[in-house]
Amino acid sequence: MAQQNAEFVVVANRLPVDLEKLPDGTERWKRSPGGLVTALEPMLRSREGAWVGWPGLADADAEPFVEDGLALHPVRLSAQEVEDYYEGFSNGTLWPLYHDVVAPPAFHRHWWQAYVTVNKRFAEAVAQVAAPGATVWIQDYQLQLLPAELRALRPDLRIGFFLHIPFPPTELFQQLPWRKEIVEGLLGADLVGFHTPGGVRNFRWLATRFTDAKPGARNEVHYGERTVKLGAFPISIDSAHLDELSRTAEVQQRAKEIRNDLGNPERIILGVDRLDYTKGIDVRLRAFEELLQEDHAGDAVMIQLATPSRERVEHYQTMRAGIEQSVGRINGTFARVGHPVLHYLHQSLPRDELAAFFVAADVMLVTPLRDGMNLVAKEYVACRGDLGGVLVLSEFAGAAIELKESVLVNPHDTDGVKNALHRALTMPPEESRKRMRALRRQVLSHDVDRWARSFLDALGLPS
Ligand code: GDG
Repeated sequence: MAQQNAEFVVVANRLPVDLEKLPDGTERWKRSPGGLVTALEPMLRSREGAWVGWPGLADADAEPFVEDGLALHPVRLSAQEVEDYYEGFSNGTLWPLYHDVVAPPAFHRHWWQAYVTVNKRFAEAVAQVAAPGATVWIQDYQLQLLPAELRALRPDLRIGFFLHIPFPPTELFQQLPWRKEIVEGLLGADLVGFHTPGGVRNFRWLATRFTDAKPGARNEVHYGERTVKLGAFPISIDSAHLDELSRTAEVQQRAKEIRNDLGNPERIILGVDRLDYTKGIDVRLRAFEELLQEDHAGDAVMIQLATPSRERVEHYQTMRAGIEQSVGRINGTFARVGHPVLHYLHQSLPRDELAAFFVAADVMLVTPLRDGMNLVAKEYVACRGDLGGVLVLSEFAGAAIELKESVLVNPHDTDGVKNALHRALTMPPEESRKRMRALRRQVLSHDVDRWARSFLDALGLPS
């Protein structure tokens, strides 16, 4: 049994390392670096930190281990639980419901049961790892029951919860058959964090509607003997590091090569997303296609990088087929031999390669129908130390609140997106530089460290 000795515990569906099965049947750990790990690592290492999460492989019995001073505690999921708790309830129910039902959420009782079982298992794992009075920071929608489950086992802990996706409008949330249980689960935390003030308002209203919670001060509710704090904490990126990476000779050179490989077009338009139906990839393809039809795209070439994602979930398969059909149609109509107008990569690229694409792109199209924050928009800005490039950004991304100097669009309005794309393609450099300068001021001064620090300050974890 693990010892209760970690003073600071991060809990997420996934560990910051992946367990991989090799063709010869042996297993090995592979680091999966993300913004969250980078931001939290120093804090985790400096205070006997631990990370609890699933290693990404079903039916794997992995023992806890220490890597570089960070204790990693794998939680086991069976193949059936991966199907019901992860692909099912998390990605087939909560994900579409919390993203404005842009795809219909499915409500299945056996998915819910698996969600309850797995959340309880995570609670037991954390209870064994956390030192008396420790601080626990729970991440995201897969673990919304964990705050209350954990509090029941370990009332001594200080518990924070952060939701990385939008918290939906109250009318939509009320469709969920287990709405009361989810709200009660979250109220087990001392602090519940969202990206935007809208999320705070929606949750606060629901808490007082479906539980005995009473409204307190603006960002608080009283629940039983306790006060639960609520807050908006817009997440960010490691801005300085990306800024630096994008200025290296290698990345600058690679950006030139990309432009060259494309046949030196006047304008490069870029989209970078996980291949997800919330990201509005279809929206931007439609806008680009119409501009081409109207002969208003000039000599522009578009690149869409789509990282493979959730490939076993049905909606994702249908959406991928639709996008790939559009790509074929657009090139079929507008390409010349050796000169596609649209380049589509269904691949995951290394970080420095991605930075080179950001540096090369004259127009960055970020058009989600709904997005908690959208880090890609901030990454593009961080890579434009030359003040080049124009960001076109959906009003429905959390990032739109901070990135006001982008060209904001309503992704449901095809004419609006098309006009914004045309405007971005033809924007005078004085205007685009002025906008980029303001955007960079915001992104460079609000990085992921500041985000983590402000959440942990509000939770009361001393620096
Ligand atoms: C969720 C919320 C919220 C993409 N392709 C490649 C690659 N990426 C990286 C991007 C970016 C990350 O993946 C995607 O982050 P987003 O924020 O854009 O979107 P989600 O994955 O949906 O994230 C979102 C976020 O959580 C944090 O709270 O902002 O709203 O949905 O960092 O650069 N990275 C590499 N190769 C790729 O091909 N290396």
